[in-house]
Amino acid sequence: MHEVTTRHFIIATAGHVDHGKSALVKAMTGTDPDRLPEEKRRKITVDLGFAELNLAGSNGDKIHAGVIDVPGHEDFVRNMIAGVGSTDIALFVVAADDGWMPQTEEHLQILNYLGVQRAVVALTKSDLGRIDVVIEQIRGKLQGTSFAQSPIVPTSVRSGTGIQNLERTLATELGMAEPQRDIGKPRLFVDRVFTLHGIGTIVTGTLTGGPLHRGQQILVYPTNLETRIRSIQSHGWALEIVQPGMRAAFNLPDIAVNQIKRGDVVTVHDLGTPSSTLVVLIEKSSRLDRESPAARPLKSGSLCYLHHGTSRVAANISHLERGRLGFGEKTVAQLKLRSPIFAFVGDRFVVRDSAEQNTIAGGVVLDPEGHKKSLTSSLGLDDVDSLVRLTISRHGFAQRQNFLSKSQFSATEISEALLRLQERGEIILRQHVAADCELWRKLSIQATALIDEAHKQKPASAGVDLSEIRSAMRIQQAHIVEALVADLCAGNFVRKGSVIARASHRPKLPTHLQLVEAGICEKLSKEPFDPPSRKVIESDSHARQVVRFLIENGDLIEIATDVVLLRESFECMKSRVAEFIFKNGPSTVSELRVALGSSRRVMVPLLERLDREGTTRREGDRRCLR
Ligand SMILES: Nc1nc2c(ncn2[C@@H]2O[C@H](COP(=O)(O)OP(=O)(O)OP(=O)(O)O)[C@@H](O)[C@H]2O)c(=O)[nH]1
Ligand SMILES: [Mg+2]
Repeated sequence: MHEVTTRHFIIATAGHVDHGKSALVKAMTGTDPDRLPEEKRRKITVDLGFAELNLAGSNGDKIHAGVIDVPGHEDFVRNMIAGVGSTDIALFVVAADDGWMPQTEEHLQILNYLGVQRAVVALTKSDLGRIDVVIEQIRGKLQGTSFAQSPIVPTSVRSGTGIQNLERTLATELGMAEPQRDIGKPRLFVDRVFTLHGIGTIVTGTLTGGPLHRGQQILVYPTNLETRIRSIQSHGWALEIVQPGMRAAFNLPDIAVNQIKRGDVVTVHDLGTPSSTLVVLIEKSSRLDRESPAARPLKSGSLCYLHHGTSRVAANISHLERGRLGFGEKTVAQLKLRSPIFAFVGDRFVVRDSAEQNTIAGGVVLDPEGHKKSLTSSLGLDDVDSLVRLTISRHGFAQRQNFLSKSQFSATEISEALLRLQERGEIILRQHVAADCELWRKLSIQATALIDEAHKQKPASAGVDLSEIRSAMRIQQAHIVEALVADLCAGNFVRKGSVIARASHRPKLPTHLQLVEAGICEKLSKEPFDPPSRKVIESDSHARQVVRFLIENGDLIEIATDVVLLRESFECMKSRVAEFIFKNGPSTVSELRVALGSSRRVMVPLLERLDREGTTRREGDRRCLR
């Protein structure tokens, strides 16, 4: 038996002013979306209106749609774009008496730029015009767009004709649509903010990317305010949890109404931060009338407005290929924004001119951090493998944690793609690093050469410090060097502290110091348990150099600033101490000093060191074994 489920979608209206969008929404839902006094007075829609529509899918599934009604007037295109940012299906309205009009065209281009794939065309005011003529006109205009095959339904709110048919058609179309994906990356693009007396600040918007629940800790970008969702409603119903593709109203009592505004994003931690530079693929529609100001080429340095989600920010376009973008063309470009936005790879946007008269371009975000390196590539954004491959090859490496967090793929999809690419030998994964195979191989060779060269140039030195490798190879991130070194150490290299060397490397003093070395060892071995002080041994700078070398290599053990022992002497004293205590029980410093034929000067620091190492333990003035 088929289990009945409810699927959530967003329907947004679009179309020229006065073409009957709001009247249609009211006829279908019973809700008048025009709520502002100004809208009532002027009899036009000024800002977004909202309603709820329940439909029955053909298989019995419930379809629940949030309806966003947008203004058609050319002065309010800015609000229209904010309304259609997360649309599953457009309710595209053309009035039978007017036919295709300027904002019909502009709205179509906006929907195309935003990648809206589905539409139902409502041929409104069918009581007033020639249906067949207008249908033909609409079909002609939709040719070559994603709406070319969209159903066209004649309607009239006057006579009630076609309203049920329109609802059935919407249900059929949504029955074929995939609900928005849950990728565990919730973003609510805020479209309304107000206060309710005694309740506090309410923000509303459309949720995408993942669910949010009551009580959840959230972040507001770009302001970076952190707060908790006290309660959630969707179309007036109180909810515990709200799913992607739903309208939501959050009560955020700890945030003042003037601290949050349309365009802000409500999200969660660990998804990255907003940025004010983007690398994008930008396109100018080929539909633009070549005579219209909107068709003028976009130039490097042009000022414009970028519309993303519900936000609108001033932006400066740069790095355009050939310096300009003509209509019907697309190119990779960099956008510098007046204020940061929280965009993901693959997010769509619309561009309007600086006077906000015309919609002039649109596109998709390639790199939300805006790295110049990304200017060379136009990604295969729909496929997680190619996105991962390109991102890694562009930078050479990537940190695995939070890799591509600002993308439209889930963390699991991304880590599975990393493993697939590793299996295919395209990338390597080491510790916290993902790296391009070829680059990693080059780096290993380079690091090996550096170490070998150092062994040759400085045979007395234990090896190369990691910081030297990092600066010689100009690698900014320490964790990459760490991963590289770990990789080398799995082979023929060893790491001691921050120094790496060939496993076979034995540090050797230059010939002129080898005699000095012999002299020092002789002095130290004469009375091995009570050798001369370091001051005596380090008679000159050469001797000092040799002592340092012997300590570094572990041939000498420095038990106090002034006391060094040959390694054999140290090991021998250690076992003799252990043996003595084992035989005689807890012993004092002087008992041990006498037993070993040493001095207080040596014995005190030696025992302290053995305490630290865990061989002995001090109890009062006696030492026992651990
Ligand atoms: N004859 C007739 N008039 C209609 C029909 N639908 C809407 N109207 C009228 O058209 C006018 C505009 O309707 P709205 O629904 O406000 O148009 P709109 O597209 O929402 O307008 P904006 O939101 O301002 O772009 C109103 O006076 C409606 O009564 C219809 O089916 N037949
Ligand atoms: Mg309206």
